[in-house]
Amino acid sequence: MERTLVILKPGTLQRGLVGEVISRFEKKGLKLVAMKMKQLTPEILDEHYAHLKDKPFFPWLKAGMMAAPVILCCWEGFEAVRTVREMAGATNARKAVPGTIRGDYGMSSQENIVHTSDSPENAKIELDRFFSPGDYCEYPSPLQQYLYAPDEK
Ligand code: IDP
Ligand code: MG
Repeated sequence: MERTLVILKPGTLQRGLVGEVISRFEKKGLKLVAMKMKQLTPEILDEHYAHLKDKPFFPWLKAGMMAAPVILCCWEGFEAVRTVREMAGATNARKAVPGTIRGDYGMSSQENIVHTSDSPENAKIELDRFFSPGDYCEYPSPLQQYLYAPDEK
């Protein structure tokens, strides 16, 4: 099954939205397989947001991501990367469609509630950046037959 990284950003923690956001992924039927709280550093953010290092907003993005701890989660499911990304909605939360996480809880391009991996390849790289093999928990999924048909993948 596919795995994807979700980071609940500092504003999500400060605004008391951690439970709301995690609850959406739970209710969707995704499986939480790893989770931790962490204060991010300039070094890890330079790596994580390397594709944005030349953007004028990069210093503010980094400061925003270090303003408080983040919650790192790994969610598992068939096509989890695409599904989670669509649940997050457009980067600019003001333009994100209502019903998406950013569309329902945000007003900003920067302070947009969650980070979600954008491809299966990047999900692997990002999960390795924040989690070690021992961070993942294996446990039974007794509702599997109610979440998926036997031939789904
Ligand atoms: P994504 O989070 O939707 O994948 P990316 O383009 O990868 O979007 O940008 C990473 C993060 O950088 C965004 O989630 C947001 O916090 C911030 N960001 C992106 N574009 C802007 C912008 O135009 N102004 C301010 N912050 C931005
Ligand atoms: Mg991105």
